[in-house]
Amino acid sequence: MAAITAPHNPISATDFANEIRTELKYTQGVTPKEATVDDVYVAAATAVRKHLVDSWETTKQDMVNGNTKAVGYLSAEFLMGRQLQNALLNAGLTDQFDAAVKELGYDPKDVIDAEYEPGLGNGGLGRLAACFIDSLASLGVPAFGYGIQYQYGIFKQKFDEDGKQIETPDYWLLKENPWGHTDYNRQVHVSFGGKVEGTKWVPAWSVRAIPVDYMVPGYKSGRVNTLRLWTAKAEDELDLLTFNKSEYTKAVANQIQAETITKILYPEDSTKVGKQLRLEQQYFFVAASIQDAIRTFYPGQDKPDLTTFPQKICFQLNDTHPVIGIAELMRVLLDDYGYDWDTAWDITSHTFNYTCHTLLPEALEQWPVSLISELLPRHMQIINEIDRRFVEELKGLTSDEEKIDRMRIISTDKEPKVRMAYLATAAGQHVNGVAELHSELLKDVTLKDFSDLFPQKFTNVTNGVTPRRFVKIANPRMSDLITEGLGTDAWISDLEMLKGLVPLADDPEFVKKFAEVKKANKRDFAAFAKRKYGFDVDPNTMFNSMIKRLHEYKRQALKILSVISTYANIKSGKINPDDLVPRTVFFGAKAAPGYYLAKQTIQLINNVSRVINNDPAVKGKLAVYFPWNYNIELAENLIPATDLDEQISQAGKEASGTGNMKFALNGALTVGTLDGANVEIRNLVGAENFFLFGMNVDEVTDLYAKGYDTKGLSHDYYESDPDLKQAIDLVADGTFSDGDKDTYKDLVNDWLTKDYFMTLADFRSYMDIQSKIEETYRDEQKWARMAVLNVANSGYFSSDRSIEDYLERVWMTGPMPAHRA
Ligand code: OX2
Repeated sequence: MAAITAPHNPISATDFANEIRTELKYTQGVTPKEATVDDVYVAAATAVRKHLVDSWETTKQDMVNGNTKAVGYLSAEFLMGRQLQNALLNAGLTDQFDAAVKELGYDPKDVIDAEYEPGLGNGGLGRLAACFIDSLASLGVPAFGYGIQYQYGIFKQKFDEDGKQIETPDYWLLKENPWGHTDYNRQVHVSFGGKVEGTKWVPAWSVRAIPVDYMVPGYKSGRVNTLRLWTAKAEDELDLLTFNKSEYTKAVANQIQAETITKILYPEDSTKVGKQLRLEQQYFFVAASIQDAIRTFYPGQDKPDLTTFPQKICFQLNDTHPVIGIAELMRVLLDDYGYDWDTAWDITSHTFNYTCHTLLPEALEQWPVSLISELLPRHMQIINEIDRRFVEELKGLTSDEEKIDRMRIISTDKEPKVRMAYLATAAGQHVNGVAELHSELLKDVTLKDFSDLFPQKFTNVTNGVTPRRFVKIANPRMSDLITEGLGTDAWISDLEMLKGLVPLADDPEFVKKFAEVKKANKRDFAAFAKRKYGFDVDPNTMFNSMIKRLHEYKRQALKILSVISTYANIKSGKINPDDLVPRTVFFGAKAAPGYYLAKQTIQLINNVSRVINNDPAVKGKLAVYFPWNYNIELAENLIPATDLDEQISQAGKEASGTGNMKFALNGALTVGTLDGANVEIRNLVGAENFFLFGMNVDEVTDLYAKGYDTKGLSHDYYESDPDLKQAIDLVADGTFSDGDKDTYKDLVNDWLTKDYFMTLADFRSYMDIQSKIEETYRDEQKWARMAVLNVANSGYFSSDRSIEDYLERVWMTGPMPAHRA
């Protein structure tokens, strides 16, 4: 590892206050008296950014001049969260900022809150990319994040009076964006359409790709990497001739066509959306990034020797979204630089690696050949040739014709499609899943044919999360206690050191303090929830959270049915409310706008919340809150306050999960299935410190084989379990829809006839584990001890460790030598 250098910022608070004043005056042109909190935020951000510039510059120089292979992380999503606190931490300016801002007459919290959270990602995949670039910089690995500067991020979610999800556009650039530097002097061009003459591509139109650069400061590494997000602009913004004929809209048609490419993030998570515009987005950002990498590593060279390209940089394909980059690099090498096929293929196949994030077959992108032919005709020609040669190679490896057919990159159905996951697997050096179980299932099921013939390509890298944002910043009280317990704060960049807390789990004094931290965090969250949503949350109840995208496979339905069942049993007198552990259930979830059953589930949760929270019979015992517009800010506030985390997906469907890691690291206990990274969490924290329930992958497979979803077997579960029946009947009879029996009709019908994700089959097991959870929770000391052990044993889930695994198993590179000033 690179030598850890301390942040080079020994400036005083007064100096920093003066720097903020200087920015107010010279950048924003306001006096401290005129300044609003928004001004102070922009000034502070600009000031802290300047403290990072020197390291940014040396990092770039060392990257280009040194011999350490860089990593280009290609991702259609980077869900960064707010930047100010993270930048301050990594610049070593947190304390100075607090004091300086107070000196200027502001509350530091208000200044931090003035930042608008960018939502340039959907969920786990985008947040993982953000954690990874943080860890790359913190480890001192030369790296670029490459992606798209969407004008509109993930939609803003609201709920209407019926509890339905309403989506509104999220124009995050409404306010000033002090972090991104739009570098018009470094634009490149990206072409589309047209035809191929022989092998010569004659495109029909092109756009300018303009980089917006963000600094990615490492924690105590002295390194600052770059996140480069591309924005699209027209070659000619305005057609003056047309404009002068008063045809104003037509005059800016070019501009509209170009800017549409980076207008908006597709609000899909784990499912494929086959839209031409999405392919345009994908090609746009990878084509720009490849040009950028070549000019960065071969500066000023007209005829660079690109056979050395794989020694300069390797590209990580974050799921299938950037996979068209494989055809693009081939095209660049063949057409722009004149290499022969074999040389071009050798370079390309040593440059790319592919991470798969799913097991749902419908989530693997496939692009119709007709679409690629129209938008990228030369690329289609190249993919055809890759496919032809791949089939030849397969014939040398197996005589199983059916297998070869199954493995073709281009499917042979009536409307042939390019299977992007297959292209990535065929062309990449390595393919990895994102948790042990997921990687095994990839090899055994999803990409089985490939792993049979190319076993050496397959590996696993279990996901991780950055301890800077999700522990140190999000949970300052617990961080201080950990530092006190370990006698050092070195754990922030070496998370396995948390193991040192294991003995403290048997120190009643420490455990008591730990429990007090959680209580204080709960009070904080209650205040936050009141301020932000107007909720009256009781901090003296158990906080039970389920925050993630709304998907059938994640089974929010299971959770809400269990809540309904408890409620019904209290109402009917079957449960004495005084026997219950008072509990507040939190949901946070966005549903893809076109995902009907997910949206019905949202409506149901909101209405269960309305009914329960207004019923005096359960007051103080059970409450349900659904804060809208789940985002990183909410996660950072709720996770440290949570006692019990829900990870209840159907076994074999959640590739990894990363929320589960954030919760365990913040001392929440997990109730979960043997799915994704839950398996590893349970192994590490100990089975006795994890609430396991439900079917495992084999049991799920067996139940499908019996015809669970095709023969309507869920109905048997409904009939044979009175609690389940009662809960579903209440949904059907209008209890949560003002008497209207139609509102949830399709949801109920799905449960009773199909229930593909086996919510009903796992219901009883889920209810049973609740009694154990309650019994454990009643013993405060015991619960807190288990929570300490969760924290102590979860150091493995640092994204620093994930990155070290990638370095060793996939990228074959490492940190740059430490910079010597
Ligand atoms: C998500 C997966 O659903 C989740 O399990 C995983 O933790 C996360 O990626 C990061 O690896 N879109 N989002 C995902 O997969 C896809 C496809």
